[in-house]
Formats: sequence, C-alpha cells, structure tokens
Amino acid sequence: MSKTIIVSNRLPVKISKTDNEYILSTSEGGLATGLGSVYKHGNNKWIGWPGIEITEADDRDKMTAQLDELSLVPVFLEQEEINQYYEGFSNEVLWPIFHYYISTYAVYKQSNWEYYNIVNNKFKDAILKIAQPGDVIWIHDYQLLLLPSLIRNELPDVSIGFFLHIPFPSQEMFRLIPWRYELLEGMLGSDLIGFHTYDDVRHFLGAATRILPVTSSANIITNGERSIVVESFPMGIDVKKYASLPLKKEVVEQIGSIKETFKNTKLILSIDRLDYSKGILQRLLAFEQLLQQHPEYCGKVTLHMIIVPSRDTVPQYAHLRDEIDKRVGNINGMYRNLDWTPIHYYYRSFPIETLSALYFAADVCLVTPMRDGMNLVSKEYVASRINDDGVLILSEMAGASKELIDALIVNPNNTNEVCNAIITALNMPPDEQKRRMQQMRQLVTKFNITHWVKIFMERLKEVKQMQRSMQTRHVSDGTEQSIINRYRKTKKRLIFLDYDGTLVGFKSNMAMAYPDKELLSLIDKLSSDRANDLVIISGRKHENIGEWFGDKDLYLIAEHGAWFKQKNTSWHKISGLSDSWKHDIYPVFETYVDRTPGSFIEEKTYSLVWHYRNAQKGLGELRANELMNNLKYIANDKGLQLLPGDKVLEVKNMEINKGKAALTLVDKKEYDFIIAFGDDYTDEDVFKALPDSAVTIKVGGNLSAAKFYLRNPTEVRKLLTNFTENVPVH
Ligand code: GDG
Repeated sequence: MSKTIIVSNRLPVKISKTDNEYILSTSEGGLATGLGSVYKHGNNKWIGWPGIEITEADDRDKMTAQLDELSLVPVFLEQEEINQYYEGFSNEVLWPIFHYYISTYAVYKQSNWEYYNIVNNKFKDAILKIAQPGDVIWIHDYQLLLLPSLIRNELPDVSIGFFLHIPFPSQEMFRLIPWRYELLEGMLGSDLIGFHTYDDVRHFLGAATRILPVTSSANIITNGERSIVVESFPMGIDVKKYASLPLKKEVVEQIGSIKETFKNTKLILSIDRLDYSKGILQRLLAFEQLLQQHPEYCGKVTLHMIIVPSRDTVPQYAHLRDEIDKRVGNINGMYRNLDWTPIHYYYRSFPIETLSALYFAADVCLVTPMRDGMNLVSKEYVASRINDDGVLILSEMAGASKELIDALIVNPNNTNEVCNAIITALNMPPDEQKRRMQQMRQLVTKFNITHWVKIFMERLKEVKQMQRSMQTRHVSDGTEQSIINRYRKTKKRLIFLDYDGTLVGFKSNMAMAYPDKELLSLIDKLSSDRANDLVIISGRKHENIGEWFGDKDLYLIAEHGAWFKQKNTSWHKISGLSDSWKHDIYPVFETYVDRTPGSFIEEKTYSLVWHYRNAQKGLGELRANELMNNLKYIANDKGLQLLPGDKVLEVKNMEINKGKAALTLVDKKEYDFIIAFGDDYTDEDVFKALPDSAVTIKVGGNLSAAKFYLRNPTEVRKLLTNFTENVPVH
C-alpha cells in the first residue's frame, strides 16, 4: 500500500538531553498539528533533522528507535553541515533574498552551496530508504529546494508536492543568486508547487519561464514531458485550539491578571521571532511617534512586545537585538512614569496558554513585518477573539493581508500611517470592531490548517491523475501499431497535416521554418501512394505555402481555409468575404507596433496578425491582452474572430475556419481512413469537425479535443515514416 512521507528541515519534536537519556516532546506548532492527521497514520512518516547534533552511533540508534515510535525518521547532521547548509546557505542566502534584503545580508560562499547540495542529498538518501514507487512525498520549505528533483531522478513514479513557507521573490531578485538554475530545476522535480499567495505564484512562474527553457500556460509549467502545477494555498492555523484556549481555567486566570495589570491602559500586543524581516524597529518608531505627537495617549496605552530569541549568535541578529534593546530603553526612559511603562518588552518565549491570554486580552494586535510569507500570529489573534472584538493592524507585506482584508492594512515603512492606524484602532467603535472581526474569524475558521492540508493533498492527487491521463492518451507503441494496422488495411485515406509546430518546430524568424530535405522526401513518399490524399492545412500565407509545396501532389489549404489549391491548378479563395474591416483594425495594430519594440504586423487576405515573439518577454503578452480587450467589441460588430496563438494575435473573418475547410474535403470521396495532426487552437476546429471514426492527434501536451497526442514534430515525423514503411503501395 502506498504511503505519505512528510519532509522538512526540522522534525516536529523538541529534544533535550539528561545524563544519558534523550527526552522527546512533540511540537505543538500549527504545521505539526495540521500534518498530524497525515504522518501519524498507517505507514506514513515524517523525515527531518532532530534539531541537535548526535555523533555517537549508539546514540543515533537509540534516537532513531525513540523517534520511530512517533512515526518520525531522523536525518542526522554534523555541526559543519548545520553551519553551512542551514546557517550559511539557507539563512544567509535564501532567507534574505527571498525577503528582499539584497546585498546587505546575502553572502554567496561556494562552500555553503556545496553543503546545501550535500545535505539535500542526505535527505534524498533517507527518503529513498523508505519510499516506494507510488508513494506521496510532501517537502517543506526553502532549506530543501533541490530535493524534489533529486528524488524524481531516482523514483520517477512518486507524487511530489512542495510547499514554500516564505515569500517567493520577483525574478529580478531571484536571479541574483549565482545558483538560480539549479534551485529552480530542483523545485521543478515536483508535481505540485504551493505558495501562500498568488503573488508568490506569479513570481515563481515568472522566474521559471524567464530563467529556464520551460514554458507555462496559466499556472501549469511544462518541463520537457512533465507538467507541474503551481498554485497558492494560504496556510491556516489550528483554529479550534485558539478558540477554545481562552475558556481554559488556567488561561482565564491569566487573562484576569493581565486585565488587572493593564486596567488603566489599552493594550497593544506584538509577537515576533527576532528577525530583520519582521519590521520591529520601524514599529517602535511608529509607537514613539504616537507618544511624541499625541501626548494624550501617554499613560493610556501600553505596548506589550514579545520577541522570541532566534539566531542571536549571528552578528546581524545580535546587532538587531542590541538596536531593539536601545530603542525600547530610550522610549521607556523618555516617557515612563511611576505608574506606567510604555513598552513591556520580553526577549524570550512563553507557553501557549500565556500567548492565548495575551491574544484574548489585547485591544490591538500590531503585526507589521517588512515581508512575511504568511504570518500566523495575525491569524492566531483573530481566532482568539471569541467575543468578536479587538482590532488587528496588519502589514500589507504579510501574506495574511491578502486574506484578512478587514484588518487595518498598513505599509510598515510609513511611520505616519502606522501611527494613525494605532489611533484609529484605539478609538474604533465596538460595532465596527465586531463587523471586521466577524468577517476575519469566519475566514480563519474556514481556511484552517486541516483544510489547508486537505486541499493540498487532494490537489496533488488530481495533478497526478491529470499526468496519468495524459500518459494514457500519448500514442504508445501499442496505439501506434493499431493506427498503422488500420492505415495498412484501408484504401482511401485523407491525411491533414498542420505545418508550424506540427511538422516543424518553432523558429524565432518565421521564414526560417522552411521544410528541410527529410520532410520534403517524407511528404513525397506519402503522397506517392495513390491511396493517400495529403492535405497541408496551415494559417500561413498562401504565397508562402505555395512556394514551398506548390509543385507537389498535395492539397493545400492556406490562411486557415481562405485559400485552396490542388496540384496543377492555381490558388482560389473562398468567395463572398470582405476585407474592408482591415481599414479599421490596421491602425490599431500599428499603435501596438509603435509601442512594442520587436513586434510587427503580417497581413493576409482575410486576416491581420500581430507578431510579438521578438518583443521583451512579458511585455508582448501584456500588450496582446490589452489588444484583445481593445478589439473585443469591434470584432464582434464586424464578424471577426480573435485568435491568440503562440506569440501572435490574429484577427480574421469569422467565416474562415480550418474545420469548415477540412469538411469540404471529407465529403468529396468515400474515405475509409481519416487522420489529422495539429498543435494549436485553430487545429481544434479540425479535430471537432471530423467524423468520430477519424484519428485526431494533438502535438504538444495541452488540453485538446483530439483523441491522442504526440509530444513534438519529431514524433509526428516518426509516425508518418512508419506509415510509409512496409506498406503495399496502391
Ligand atoms: C514561517 C514564515 C509563515 C511565537 N512566539 C511564541 C510562539 N510563537 C509562535 C506563534 C506562531 C509562530 O510562532 C510564528 O509564526 P509566523 O508565521 O508568524 O512566523 P515564522 O516563524 O517566521 O514562519 C511565515 C510560517 O512560516 C508558516 O508558513 O507564516 O511567514 O516566515 O505560530 O504563535 N509560540 C510559543 N511561545 C512563544 O513565545 N509557544
């Protein structure tokens, strides 16, 4: 039976050591709780570093056995590995870059990178010891970006999900990392890649398609033969726990004593790990401004600030801590009096009961990171407000701000704005507090951690199914043989061949995509069989198709069906169509050419095409969308169709369509074998128009009405070549 394996840098366990014994306690963090529903079942496991260095083999064995009882599997790391892979590469390259701290904090050391590789490989080895084909593997976070591909190479058939807990930066930022290719390729070993927000998804798609030779359509990346789905899954919290804690006796008591202590002042709460991304110094500035510019609040408001110690042996963090100490000292020194201290500052962690009491008692929660993947503190505050009161002030740079839109949303760099938000929060009428808090609680309740785990796992299953159904539709050896058998048995065959993308690959210059010798001889062979009627059916200009194939024994259909030609006859076009609309559309196209370097217009008899394959990446797509919107109404009025294609936007008379053109031939004779090959949108009309008995083959992996698909022109040529071999020529 297949199993699920969770993988993260740290195991969800705290380990302490007494004389010769290790004491294990499982972590209560949200992620551990949410994933508990997964890894604690059946054969499932969670793999990760236990969090302490254990060097002796005996101790390792003991620890492994103890962890096994909790369904946990350790990856033991040496101190040097922790220093270089975790501290060095993960925390001094990836963390700052992904949080938009460029050169000041990122350190690129080759040896850090090497250790990052070594440790990702160690994780791979640990996984390979227990994973089987068909298993599901869910990898977490920035310490393990290389792992998906490392596993994929060894076990191509497993399902791999990846979730990044921190933001994914814009490609401009990401590409600063010297090992950007390797990192992206590592991630693309996954089947499903999840982020907290849609912005992260966009950034990742942008980085992957600009930095690697992969393509994307909507949120699906095609990497060679594999399709990878990229989506946002905003992480939730264990909302039941936070909603029930304030009712616990112990918490009720703490709430009582907090309320007693702060009975004369309003309480603002802030909780963070010590990190420069959390905006702690900027927050202190805003609070200081409040006391300075609005002295009426002195004695009336207290900031309760908890900073959880983190990495404070690293100089930058030690420095940040000193700065915080200094600024808190200054503010308290300047404004305190005998009865009141403006900032209650704690540099340590507290039991969850104390956090809950604070969440419940605080009038305002002030969450102002400079950049944060999600930020769970803001959600925990909301979940704890079971009386629907209290005000959340939330930075627009936190992923949570995309969901908690009823918070007071601020830019953490704007001291004035944060200061004013505090004033608004302190004076917000109860009705408004309730209205906002109810909305936010509903959201946090629905999108809780269990929901998050469920939808991620379900999506991963769907993605795998989608990939499998594509595989079954791919023309396998068996299918190919049965198509060839049918071909051989039949005596009157009609073969439709699209040109660009089907018989030849795409070239950046259209004129370079001319037919090579191999293709011409293949076409000659096929058409020399008198049982075959061969049709080239293309969107290209008829002059162009005529120049390449005019002297061959072929039926030619050009410009999507506007022009027809048989051997030894001249071209004729379908009658009764008007091209007068071009007078209106051409000038619109010209304005886009003027605004988009590298783009140009191609004019055909009944269509105009705007080409942007040489325009700056991204800009072309943007303008094409704009142009589509611009033309939407006028196109309808004038009976035109807009055809977005591969780096082109074509406008043509609605009446012309490859499907209709194909049908005029189908009805001409009694064909006993019809086959059509095509790669784009316009070929779909052919697939749909042909009778059920026809074999339809889409080239490339996207959704299609065709019955089968082939990967690329090489596979098309191979199948056509097989048609010509060992067939009795009629
Ligand atoms: C990363 C991303 C993303 C805090 N103090 C105490 C304590 N905490 C708990 C909170 C909360 C957690 O720590 C902090 O979570 P955050 O989400 O705010 O931040 P990161 O640790 O930076 O986490 C972040 C997250 O991953 C999840 O994907 O949201 O953006 O940076 O749960 O309650 N817990 C206890 N005592 C404390 O003193 N027990």
